[in-house]
Amino acid sequence: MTTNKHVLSWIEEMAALTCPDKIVWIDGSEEQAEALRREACSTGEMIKLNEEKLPGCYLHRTAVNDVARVEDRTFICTTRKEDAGNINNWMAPAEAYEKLGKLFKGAMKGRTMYVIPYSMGIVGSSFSKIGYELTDSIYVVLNMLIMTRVGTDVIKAHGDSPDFVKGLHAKADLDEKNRYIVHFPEDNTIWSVNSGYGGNVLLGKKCFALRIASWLGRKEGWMAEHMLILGIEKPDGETRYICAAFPSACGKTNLAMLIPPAFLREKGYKVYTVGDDIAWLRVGEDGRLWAQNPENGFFGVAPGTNEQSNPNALATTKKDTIFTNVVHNLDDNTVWWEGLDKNPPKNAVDWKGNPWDCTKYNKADKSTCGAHPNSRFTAKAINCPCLSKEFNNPNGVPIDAIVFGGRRAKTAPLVYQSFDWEHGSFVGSIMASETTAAAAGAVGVVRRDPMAMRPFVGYNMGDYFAHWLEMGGKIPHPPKIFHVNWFRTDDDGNFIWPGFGDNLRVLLWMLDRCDGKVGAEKTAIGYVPNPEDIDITGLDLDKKTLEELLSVDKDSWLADIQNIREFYALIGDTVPAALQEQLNALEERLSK
Ligand code: OXD
Ligand code: MN
Repeated sequence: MTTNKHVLSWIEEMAALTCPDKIVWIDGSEEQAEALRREACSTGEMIKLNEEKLPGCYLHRTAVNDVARVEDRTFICTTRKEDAGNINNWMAPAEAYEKLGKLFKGAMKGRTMYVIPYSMGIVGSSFSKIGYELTDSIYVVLNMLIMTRVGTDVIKAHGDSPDFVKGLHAKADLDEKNRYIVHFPEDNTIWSVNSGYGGNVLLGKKCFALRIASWLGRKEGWMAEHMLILGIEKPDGETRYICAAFPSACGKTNLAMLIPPAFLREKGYKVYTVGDDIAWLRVGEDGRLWAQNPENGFFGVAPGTNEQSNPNALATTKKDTIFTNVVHNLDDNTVWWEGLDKNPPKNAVDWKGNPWDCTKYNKADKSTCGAHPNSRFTAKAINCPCLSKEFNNPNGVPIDAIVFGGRRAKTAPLVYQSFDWEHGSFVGSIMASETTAAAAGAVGVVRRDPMAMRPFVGYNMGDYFAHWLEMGGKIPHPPKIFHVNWFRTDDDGNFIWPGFGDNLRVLLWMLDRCDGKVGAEKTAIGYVPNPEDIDITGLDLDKKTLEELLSVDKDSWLADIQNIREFYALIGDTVPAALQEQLNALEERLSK
């Protein structure tokens, strides 16, 4: 398939280590993909679903001990520990190669090694980067075929270059005590062993497009961020683009695919999806920041996805989709998950492969769920009804606004705008959110998650902050930076803001701010909307509640300051002085 000697000698070395029975190159053809699907169904690795109702769709179950990203087993291996920083787990590269080398030794005996040549980003675009993943899992191959651009075109575009990301994955025996997701940014290398869960094994996604790419971005003067990209078409036909960073499973896919409320639809507003998870951002010749989605599909959280919350995502999953860890409806050979509709199947198998009795389902007890809370769909971007026509534009799209957000029951108001890029970088650096099921560990605990990148920065978090500040100096016309919180609750714990499509009302306020069309109140934390500037037409929300949503509770902010100081201290002395000064200034403003 290739004559690239750098690729060939690396594959030879990895094959000598893992000892596969055979090596198969993935060419990106439909014939080969279909043969692999058939093989996976014949071994039980996948189940073919109802061809009439869900054409081209399959169900897969991971091992029960292997259902989410494992941050405690994820490592950044740099020569100097300080280059990985205190937030990442670190191992010396030699130690990691030796330790994992033992786990990979002979791991593919009796198995096939698949070679997946893939491009993150449009093949051949100057935005894009090439990787090769070696894996012994057909499930990984079929997911990578959806999530990335794979095959002979990539090999051609790569040519003889020594520049590519080398990914090695083996399921081995799925032993969680020996599960490792390890990155060697100095060598452009990723090794993943003993897992079959997407976030740990689809190496183009979190491992390459965020951890390795963030390292490369710092070196080369661009940014790799955990951000969705959406376009808002206004009634006059102009489309404006926004990037937004929220922690995992906090609604990025829903926001990226939102459907405007009826009164805005009638006025002519439309929303288009460019990406739902990752953005690569570069400074364009026009001095603006341009974004491209390096992925080619969506690896979305299934539970909660329904006709109301995200009809576009649901429509996207109706064909050519791989469902992982959802309920199997045996009556019509389709799938189901909590929150899909109110008709759970009667004759069903749960995500663990056991018969599932929907009458025993109790919302408060996750162990009664039929689908795992982090169950997923892997779906093709081209099947998304609201995909942007710029999705395949090799130049990306110009960004007007960057939005940070998290799940906070109380502290953060519905929306505020930072004073400038430096303050906006500070706002990103102090982001916090209540944890979700996307990563292993307790759910619902507040943790600081700067720029939603805590699990994904491939180097020292303080240096990452410095990179944000440096980039500010390189963007003559930077986007405005905002912070949102869709998850504010009342004293009974109910969400106050309706969310979903109605979030467009807040995005439109942002665009008005970008255009200097509306004023705002300057508060200690940033610019907060004048309530009359958020259009609440048709909402069951009075002005007083809106004021409550926009209020800044100084005491809870002051209580947060100490927590932020501790977090900065944890990162250490790489936190830029400018951000420490921003924190002091915030405290001073709040104390006035
Ligand atoms: C994801 C995640 O899968 O952030 O996108 O965990
Ligand atoms: Mn994500």
